[in-house]
Amino acid sequence: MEIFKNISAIKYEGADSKNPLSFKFYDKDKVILGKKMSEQLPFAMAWWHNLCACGTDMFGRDTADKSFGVEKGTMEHAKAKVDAGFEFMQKLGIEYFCFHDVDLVPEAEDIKETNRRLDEISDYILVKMKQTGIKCLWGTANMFSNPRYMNGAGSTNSADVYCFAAAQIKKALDITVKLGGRGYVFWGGREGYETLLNTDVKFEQENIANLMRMAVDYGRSIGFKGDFYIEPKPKEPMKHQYDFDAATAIGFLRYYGLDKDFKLNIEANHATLAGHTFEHDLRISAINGMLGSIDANQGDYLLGWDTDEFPFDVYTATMCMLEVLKAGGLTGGFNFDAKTRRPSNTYEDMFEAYILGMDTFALGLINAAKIIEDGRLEKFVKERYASFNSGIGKKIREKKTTLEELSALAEQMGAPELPASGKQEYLESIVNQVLFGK
Ligand code: XUL
Ligand code: CO
Repeated sequence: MEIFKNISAIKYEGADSKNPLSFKFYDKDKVILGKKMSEQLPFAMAWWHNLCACGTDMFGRDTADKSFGVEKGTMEHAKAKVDAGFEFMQKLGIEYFCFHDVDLVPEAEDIKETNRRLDEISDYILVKMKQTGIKCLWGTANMFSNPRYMNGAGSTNSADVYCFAAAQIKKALDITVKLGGRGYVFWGGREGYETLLNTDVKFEQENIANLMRMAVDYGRSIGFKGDFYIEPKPKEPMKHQYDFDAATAIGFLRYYGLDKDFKLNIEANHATLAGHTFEHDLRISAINGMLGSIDANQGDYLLGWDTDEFPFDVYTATMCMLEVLKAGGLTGGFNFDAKTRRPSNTYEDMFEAYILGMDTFALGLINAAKIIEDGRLEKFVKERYASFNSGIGKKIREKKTTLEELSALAEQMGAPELPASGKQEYLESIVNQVLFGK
């Protein structure tokens, strides 16, 4: 049964189109830097925001109806969400989806029953995947909503709750493998603390690392070949979250010997909550060989929380795509971990939101490719470090000098000349010229 009846397949109509239900910039077969846009931008639908969230916030109830004509909290509704999701992805030409276990089915009192429901729904999803060619980008377990996780999952003080988290991860991995997912995500929703007065940080971090190690061992034992991801976030819901940002997560993974199996899933709005730009966390991940996947959204600098807005900021998308292209692409994809604003509560809004996000990233890709082809930024950065190409600079790079030698040289010099200008304003004007010039 068709759910989005008045909405047909969304087509590329070009920048002059006034049709709200059309792509203005995302032209899936257009080749950019040798690859089709659809290959450069493996987009994914987030099951939770798109099919489950109905606009509830701290102050008010649902504004959107996502019952899809069926009573909520039932397996019929779970199936209706699958139908809606696949119709939605097909109409937009989205090739991947991401899910939490409890996005797929209503959680039962007894985990055995929840797992049975997951088996049933994943059978149903598999049929749809075969029919449509749509694939799974990544799966995860929601270990933050249920009250049992109030003190965290891997970081909980309760060994019984820890068991439960392990059981959920095991099943979510089973389902991810069954659906051929490219990755498996750990977002440490409540892996952190509110006060040191009641918290043993080292103990909690060791337990989290052990849980991840057991997940890797189990995943590999059932044939999971993809990447595990940590999705860093500095705060919210906890005051202090252990996976604060990319650098912190990388340090943690290396310390506990998990860096061979894990990469990072970088979310724009999480990076900005950590006081970084999105592109900063992408760069830190990339230079450490850990840029895996992206949660594509944006925050609001006037609000201090994770607003999960659809990406609209073309400059940021451009900087993001510059990092992704320089890193040689993603092994994961671009998951729209984003929700429509609460008053944008119609089916049409769901489509328009994804059109906005996909067009924004298409523009980001087009612009980033232009910046690379222009070449001036890259050349500038290279030349900026030219003093390390010869003389003492070269010796420093080759690790063939000592503090004594450098100190003697400094004394001979008197005072070094000021380094060359950073030319930030000029470089920013190049970006504008490339973006808006003919
Ligand atoms: C929450 C968030 C999650 C993860 C998956 O801020 O980003 O939805 O992406 O658990
Ligand atoms: Co996310």
